[in-house]
Amino acid sequence: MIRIAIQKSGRLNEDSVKLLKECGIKFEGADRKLLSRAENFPIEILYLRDDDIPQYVNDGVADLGVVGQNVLEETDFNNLETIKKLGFSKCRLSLAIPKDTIYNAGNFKFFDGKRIATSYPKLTKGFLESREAIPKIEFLSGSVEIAPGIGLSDAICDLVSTGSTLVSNGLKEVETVFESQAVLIQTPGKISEDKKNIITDLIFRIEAVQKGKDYKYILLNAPNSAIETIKSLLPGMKSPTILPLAESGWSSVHSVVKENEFWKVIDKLRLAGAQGILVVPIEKMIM
Ligand code: PRT
Ligand code: ZN
Repeated sequence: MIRIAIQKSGRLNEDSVKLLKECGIKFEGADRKLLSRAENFPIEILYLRDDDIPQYVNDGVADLGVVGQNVLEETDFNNLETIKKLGFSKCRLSLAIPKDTIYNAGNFKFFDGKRIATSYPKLTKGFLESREAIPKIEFLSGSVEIAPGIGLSDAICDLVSTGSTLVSNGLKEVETVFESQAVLIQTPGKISEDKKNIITDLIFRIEAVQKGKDYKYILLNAPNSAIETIKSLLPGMKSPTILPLAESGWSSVHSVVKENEFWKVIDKLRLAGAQGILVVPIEKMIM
């Protein structure tokens, strides 16, 4: 049995739970429990505050953890191994200043001696000091965006996703310090062979889910005379499957295609004569 630590509630929780469920693992949510055991896979899910996850994984209380790179990099647990980028909870840690302050991009000297409010002192200092600016860090554990407005700081360094929090607090984003997403981390401690096999199985499933998300199953109908052109347009993994339709002179073309590449050729496919195009999600893909 392995144990994985995920966030109990908050921005990471839903996608972490969804990922495990998409891997076919059945378990109860965090509503009442701190620890829940999966019904059909040798794994226990430990629900924690995200800030505590690196510590628990570092100490081996959990073998794996799902956490934002922003939280991970702010800790001093240098031996924690990132075994998979998970592609969700994407955000960036950015420097922001009052919107009317003049700032030229790349002029990091601007921040020298400035008071910067942040929950990420290590990342903020590391970024600026390597660019020859020594800031005065004002540590705040939350509501960082209000600091300049109340005279507590000259700038902030905080997480941004849409940017609307900055705008509504009269701030503008001027430099990106760190790009973040959720990652799967592994304990630096010794892991038994049995546990290693379970972790390998879990990663195999995660990769199948991730690949499935990148690709779509495409079905379309076309006159036989158009099939060669359509085959050359479809950026599929292998050559497409071509099946005759009941209506003579027509065929159905099936292929697995990267979604973003598919949208680039959609107009050309239609011009070539493709009709009744279906784009179907793939739940899991094993190559
Ligand atoms: O209770 P617990 O300690 O577990 O949760 P928390 O309150 O510390 O964290 P939570 O749930 O807010 O965020 C968890 C993780 O989600 C973060 O560590 C990031 O990795 C990731 N994440 C992704 C974000 C955001 N996007 C985000 N936008 N975390 C915080 N924000 C905040 C930001 O701090 C700012 O206040 O959202 C605001 C900005 O959002 P926009 O859309 O207005 O730019
Ligand atoms: Zn937190």
